[in-house]
Amino acid sequence: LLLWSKQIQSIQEQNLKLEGGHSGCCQRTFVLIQKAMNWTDAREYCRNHHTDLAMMLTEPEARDLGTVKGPHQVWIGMYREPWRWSDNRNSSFKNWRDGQPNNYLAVQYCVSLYLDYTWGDDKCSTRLPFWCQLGDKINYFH
Ligand SMILES: [Ca+2]
Repeated sequence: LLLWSKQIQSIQEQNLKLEGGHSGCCQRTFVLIQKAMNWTDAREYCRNHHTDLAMMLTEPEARDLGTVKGPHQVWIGMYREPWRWSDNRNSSFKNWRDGQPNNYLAVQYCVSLYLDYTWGDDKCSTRLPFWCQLGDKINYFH
């Protein structure tokens, strides 16, 4: 059973918060940062101000983020190789656009989310707005 609830909590000048949780996990808040940065800087921003780049573990989460009428294309917390979430978490859920990932010109190692909630691989140095998430921090032992 997938437990999902969302509520647009507040729309500020730069942030839009979407409350979400997924089965077996804690409450998470997704925050849209409407400021263009490359993927690495976006991740650092999210880690400094929130928890990490947004990590969508289920299809409903991806869909809900995608339906927010935000920028056309935003960074999310997935990269490779192999494909994994920003905090190293693995996830069987992927939501690629048709023809993606294509690693165009062999430089596309980071993942962006489009308005239709599908994903594409893109060059990490591209500057895009991005989704952060707050909460659901897990500890890894390497
Ligand atoms: Ca691509």
